[in-house]
Amino acid sequence: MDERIITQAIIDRYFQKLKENLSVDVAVVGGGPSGLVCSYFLSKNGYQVALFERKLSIGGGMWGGGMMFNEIVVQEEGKRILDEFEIRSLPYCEGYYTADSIEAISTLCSKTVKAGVSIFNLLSAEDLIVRENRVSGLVLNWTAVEMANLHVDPLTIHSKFVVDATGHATEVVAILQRKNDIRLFTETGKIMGERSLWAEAAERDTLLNTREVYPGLFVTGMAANATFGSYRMGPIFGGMLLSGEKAASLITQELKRWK
Ligand code: 48F
Repeated sequence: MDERIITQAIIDRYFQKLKENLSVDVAVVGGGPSGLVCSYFLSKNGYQVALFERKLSIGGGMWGGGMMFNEIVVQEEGKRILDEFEIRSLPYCEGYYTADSIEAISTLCSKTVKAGVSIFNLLSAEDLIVRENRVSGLVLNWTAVEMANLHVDPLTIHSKFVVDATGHATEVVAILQRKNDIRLFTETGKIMGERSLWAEAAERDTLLNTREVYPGLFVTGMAANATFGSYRMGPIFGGMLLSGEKAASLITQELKRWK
């Protein structure tokens, strides 16, 4: 074996992948359950999707189930998405199913990659491209640069739509709000903030809140509730899965009209 070829192969393939994703239909920030499901359905609908995840591992808050008990709960409506991904679930009592969180997230990840989504881990969205009152891309840097607080300029990618799937922190919307004199499509025009845990209301609201929050920028998953001022839900994941599906469907409608 020649180490020079191994090195060359990795560099060539990575840069090929990166270059192919400098201009995409949809850029998704965050590789938790909602971001993965959203990317999967968009890719299945024929669109080019790149997903950027800050951490080494994809999966966000799903790996740990509830309080590190690695099981998740999904309600009747969410089970349809588990079935779509062929994730096994067990009925627990009427309307409640459980799934192994390791099987759930590893399968979501695997099927999303196989559907054609390019996933880039270890990259953080640190800013947005905003042109003519519309979000039209991401400003990215290595997580290692962010962690070390190094003074290194970022690089950019362009996209027709951006999805904030960053969970509780709703980071992309927060950056947009902080850096630009804009009004979001929320009641107050600002991020309304996450409220205390209420599973029933939170699961219902996650779907309602999955929508465009500023031209070109959609929110999905926990970021949707944090943006529009609803509750957190704890380790029930149907809302996350259904929210990803809804975001993909809304963006698909927009992309069909795209000139
Ligand atoms: O938190 P996360 O799993 O978001 P989600 O899809 O699901 C929420 C649930 O896990 C759980 C819950 C529901 O039961 O309340 O918390 O809404 O995944 C968010 C991902 O986004 C990444 C972060 O590392 C995590 O993996 N992330 C956050 N900010 C950035 C980012 C950023 N600026 N750039 C890149 N990735």
